[in-house]
Amino acid sequence: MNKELKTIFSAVQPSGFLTLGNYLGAIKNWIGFQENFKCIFSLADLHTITVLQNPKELKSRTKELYALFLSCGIDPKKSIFFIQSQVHTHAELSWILSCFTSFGELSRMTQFKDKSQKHANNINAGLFGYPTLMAADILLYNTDIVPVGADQKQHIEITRDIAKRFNGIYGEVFKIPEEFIPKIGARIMSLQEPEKKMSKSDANPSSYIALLDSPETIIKKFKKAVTDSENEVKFTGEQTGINNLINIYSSVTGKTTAQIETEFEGVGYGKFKMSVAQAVIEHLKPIQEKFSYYISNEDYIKACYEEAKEQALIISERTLKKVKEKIGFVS
Ligand code: ATP
Ligand code: LTN
Repeated sequence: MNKELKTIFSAVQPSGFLTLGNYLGAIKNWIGFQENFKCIFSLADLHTITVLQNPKELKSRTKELYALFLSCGIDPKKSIFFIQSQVHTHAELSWILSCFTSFGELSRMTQFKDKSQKHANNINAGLFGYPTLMAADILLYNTDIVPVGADQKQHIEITRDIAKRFNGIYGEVFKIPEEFIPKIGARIMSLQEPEKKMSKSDANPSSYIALLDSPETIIKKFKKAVTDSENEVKFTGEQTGINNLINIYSSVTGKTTAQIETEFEGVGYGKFKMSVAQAVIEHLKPIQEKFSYYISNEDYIKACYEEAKEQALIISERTLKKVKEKIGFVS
């Protein structure tokens, strides 16, 4: 890997089946970065246990997601793609960073507010301290750029604040990262409640398209997608069902909103929904085919994450060592 290249870091939680939102907002962009950046990606399973998980399901889902990312185009020869809980430095640096993070700033995190409403019976300290673990993920690798969906912007900002605070006390230890939020696809909304983002942990499967959904399911879900009564394919920029469908169509076909409006002029929502469904099915087909191949090659998958773990350890242990020395821990 070329040392001159800028470093990209990003992660996704293995908290459910990947959705079209995850794919268009995050993963699709990761693939393109592999050519010109030093890319480090992770399955953030330590983050996932902020919500109670069934152990068997967590394990199989993590492996399945690993295979799915390879199917989407993450290339283990070009990127380091590891499983977070296999690399001990993350939990360790997270603890240290939590001592440089205030109660007040963590309380302002909108994801914490949302998730503590959603999981009112399990508002644990991990959920509250979640951003310090995310900061550790990013800062361990001297990251320049963090590609994420729009919902994660606040977490990157707090990462910068923590890093600057630490550097202010101990000197230049951490590189200050920037977020990269794609213009199209950064916020794919729920098909059932277009004012909410499409989320893989949504209790209602009709609200999201999973990357492994069959063509029949995809058609059914788009047919059921909530829209208004205007019946005109016109982009207004507001958070409405039809704008969301236009965004999705634009993301998978590469067409602009103006081109889409012209293409569907005088055509009702029903027909447009079918075109969106067809475009999504076509886009997902090669990914689904590769998935069937990878998921039946468990040894290959294992070899990939084992190697990535070693590579991640080499880089992150270097940063952690520096941090511990600065703080005054006996080595
Ligand atoms: P959960 O439902 O468990 O909170 P999630 O579906 O929101 O999960 P994450 O694992 O939190 O997904 O996010 C993985 C990546 O996908 C992040 O970069 C996030 O910003 C992006 N992402 C998630 N949902 C969307 C969405 N609806 N539109 C665009 N990007 C998204
Ligand atoms: N918190 C993120 C997932 C995540 C992440 C990260 C993203 C964990 N660690 C580091 C970017 C960088 C989420 O819920 N989307």
